[in-house]
Amino acid sequence: MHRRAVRLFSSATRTKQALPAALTHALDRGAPIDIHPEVEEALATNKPLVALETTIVTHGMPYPINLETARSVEKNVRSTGAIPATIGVIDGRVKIGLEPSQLEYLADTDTNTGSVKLSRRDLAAAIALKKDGGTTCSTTLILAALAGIKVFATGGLGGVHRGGENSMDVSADLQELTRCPVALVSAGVKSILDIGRTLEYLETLGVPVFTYGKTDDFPAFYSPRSGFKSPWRVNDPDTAANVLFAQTKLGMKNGVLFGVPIPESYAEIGEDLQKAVEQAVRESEDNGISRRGKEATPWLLRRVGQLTEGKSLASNIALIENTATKGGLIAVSYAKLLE
Ligand code: PSU
Ligand code: MN
Repeated sequence: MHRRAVRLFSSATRTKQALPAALTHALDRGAPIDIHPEVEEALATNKPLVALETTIVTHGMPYPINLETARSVEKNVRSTGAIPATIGVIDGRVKIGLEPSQLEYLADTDTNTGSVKLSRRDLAAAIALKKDGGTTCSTTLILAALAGIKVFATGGLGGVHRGGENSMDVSADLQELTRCPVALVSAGVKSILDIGRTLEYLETLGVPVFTYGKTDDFPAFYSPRSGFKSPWRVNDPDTAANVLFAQTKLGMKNGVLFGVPIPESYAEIGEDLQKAVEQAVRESEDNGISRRGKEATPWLLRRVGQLTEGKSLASNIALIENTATKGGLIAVSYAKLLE
C-alpha cells in the first residue's frame, strides 16, 4: 500500500505533465491504473509502444504455453525497437505494462483460477470487486486509447458468431473499434466465426479493414486466406502508419483493422484445422455452449485444440508472434511520423 502511494506521488511530480491528457485526467480522478515505468517513460517521450491483451493468456491458451507465448510476443515487439505494454487487471487495478511476476501470476491458471474474461461491460465490475482479469480486444482497445498507445497486436479479433443473425452473439470488439483510435493488428478474425458477416458489420460501423500482405484476401486466423476480400490492402509498415496518421490528422476517433495472414508455411495445416473448427462449432450448437455468451470462444478454442491434438496451438502461437512483429514495425513507423 505504502509503495503504491509513493509511486503515484513520484509519477505525479516527475513525468505526469508529459503523459497524454486523457490518462493524466483519469489519474487525477483517482483511476486505479498502474503504468509500468518503462511504458510511462515511452509515453512521455513518444517512443513506439504496442499494446498486448491478456484474455489470450487467461482464457485462450493452457498454462504454461500461454506464458511462454506472452513472453515471446513481447520479445518480438522489442525486436522491432518498439516497447510492449501488456495490459491486464490484478486485484482490481488496471496494469498498463505487466512486470514479469504479474504476467506469471495471470498466466498460472492452474493456481490462479479466478481470473475473469474482461470485456467493456465487465471492466468497472472487476475494478470495484477487486478481481483479476484478462482484457479482451475490446477492453485492451479502451485502455490503449486512454493511454495514447496507437498500436495493439493480437491473434484474433472477436466478431459475429456463426448463427449470430439469430443469437445476436456479436463480439463487443467490433463496436469498440468505432470508439478507439488504435490500429488493431490481428490474423483476421477467428475461423470459428462468420467471417463474411463480421466484415459486413465492420463496414456498417465504418471501420477501415486492410489485409496487411500480398493478397487482397482477408486472413482467416489459422489460414492465410478466407475467401473474402478486404476492401483495402497495404504491404509495408510506413503505409499502414500513414493510414493511422491520416485518421489522427482528421481527428477521427475510430480504429483501423490490419489483418496479417499467418505465414504461408501454415496454410496446409490450416485446412485441417478448419475441419476441426467446423466440428467444434457443430458440437457447440448441439450442447448449447454457443448460447452461453462469453464462454463460447474459450470453449471453441479449447475444443479445436483437443480435436487437433495441439496442432491448433502451434498455429495460434505462430500467428500471434507474427502480428506482434508487424505491430511493432507499424508502431515504429508511426512514431517517426510524429518526430
Ligand atoms: N483469439 C484467440 N484467443 C483468444 C481470443 C481471441 O485466439 O483468447 C479472445 C480475444 O481477447 C477476443 C475475445 O477479444 O477472445 C473475443 O471474445 P468474445 O467472442 O466473447 O467477444
Ligand atoms: Mn460473444
